[in-house]
Amino acid sequence: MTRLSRQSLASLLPEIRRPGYDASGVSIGIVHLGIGAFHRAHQAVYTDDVLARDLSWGICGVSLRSADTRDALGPQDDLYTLKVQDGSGEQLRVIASVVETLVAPESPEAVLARMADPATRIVSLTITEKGYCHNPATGALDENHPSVLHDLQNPGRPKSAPGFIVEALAQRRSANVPPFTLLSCDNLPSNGHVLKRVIVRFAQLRSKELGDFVRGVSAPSTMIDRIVPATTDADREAVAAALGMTDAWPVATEPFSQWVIEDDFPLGRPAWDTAGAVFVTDVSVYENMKLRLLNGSHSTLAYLGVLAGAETVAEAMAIDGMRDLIEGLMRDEASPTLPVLSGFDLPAYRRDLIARFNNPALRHKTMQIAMDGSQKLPQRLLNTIRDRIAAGQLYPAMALGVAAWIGYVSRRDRNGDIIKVNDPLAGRIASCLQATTSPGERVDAMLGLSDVFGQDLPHNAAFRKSLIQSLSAIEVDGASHAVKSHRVLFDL
Ligand code: CS2
Repeated sequence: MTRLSRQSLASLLPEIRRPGYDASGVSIGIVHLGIGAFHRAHQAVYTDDVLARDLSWGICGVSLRSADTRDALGPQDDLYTLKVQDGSGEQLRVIASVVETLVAPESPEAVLARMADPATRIVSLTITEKGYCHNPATGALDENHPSVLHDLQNPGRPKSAPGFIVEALAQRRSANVPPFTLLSCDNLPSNGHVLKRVIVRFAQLRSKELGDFVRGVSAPSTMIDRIVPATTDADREAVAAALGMTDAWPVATEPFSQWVIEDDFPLGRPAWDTAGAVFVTDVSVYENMKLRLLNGSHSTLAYLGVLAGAETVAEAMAIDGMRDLIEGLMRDEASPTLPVLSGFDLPAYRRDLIARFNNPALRHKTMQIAMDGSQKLPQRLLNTIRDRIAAGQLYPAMALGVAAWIGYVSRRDRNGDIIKVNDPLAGRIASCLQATTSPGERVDAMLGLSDVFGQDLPHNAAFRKSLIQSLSAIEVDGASHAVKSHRVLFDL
């Protein structure tokens, strides 16, 4: 079978949507760190929508770790297929906004050269929470992070995103090139501020002058939203059958897509607004709404789902009592902690979320969402719980979600050893849990992780009790039963 490429584009079946511009005329204006499926289903699509207006905003996609994406997309001129699907069917579209893919560990100099190039006006990121090398509870740079230590010693061959950004800015400064705009597209509250804080500190550790320069960089915050499960072989086969040609790495996603961005781009930006992005002066309300409702529910669904044997989010939603639990988490626990957004229909937003979680076509794996819990829980559940505590209110569904995380990371293999999960704190989590013999001991061991729970929550007796009660219910009767009976679990 033919492979998707610029040359084969002409022979695509007519019903497949294709770029409305000549891909060979596109030049690079954006370097994107973390060219995974999420970026390719979100920012790259908004960019593809508007490239015809200005061909100078093409994307150079950088992988900070593996060569997989470059190896898959390189031979097909970086073209790939977007498959948008729900219960009513699917639509395919070929995206051409990515025009170069680089692998940072193979060629850090090439990545730095691209970032330092005056034509690069935006450096955007989807590097996941852990890529920020920060303390998730405080948001400050983790100055003992192995990659940070490495990058301070080897500025010309960095490994971490902060290391690349600061070195590229240092090169721009020496060459008298103004700094690019930094655009964090990760699921962190005030993601621009978090990024800025991390890189300013990193730069200060290199020199005071560089710190001052980096302080002047613009880093607007964004709220990004689209559910993008990892691509499966079944997706590849379905795409090949529909295209009549192979695509080594298509991306499957849902119809819903949202992007809210603070409009602070000193060197300009693509006309993403004409593709549906919304520009605002302060994105934090949108971010917290999305993190607390969507992602807080997602993590709760993921941990309870894995423990109850549900492979996908839609299967987890089908567990008896789960819909009620998730609706309660969003409506009764998270929503009252959010400021009112005038003109915004919050109940409709919650209803849409339930429908999105129920999308039967996506097969979004609970195990995918379950990873990196130590980096996700603070902004998804724990900050909401803090607000509830401060207001003297209860948080039964969220306590069950946090307890399910503890249940998930406490699972043991046949030899009785804690199974290491996919999480940067996995080693610490496994060693603190190994000798525990009861839900109470497990909760106390986990509360000792101040990077996750901060200094306040571990000392809150009611919070601790709620976790022990919830985890006991999960361990004694099973996660499905705990979901079904969650309303009576929490007695303070
Ligand atoms: C998910 C998110 O994997 C996860 O942790 O909760 O990636 C989620 O699908 C996106 O934030 C949706 O916009």
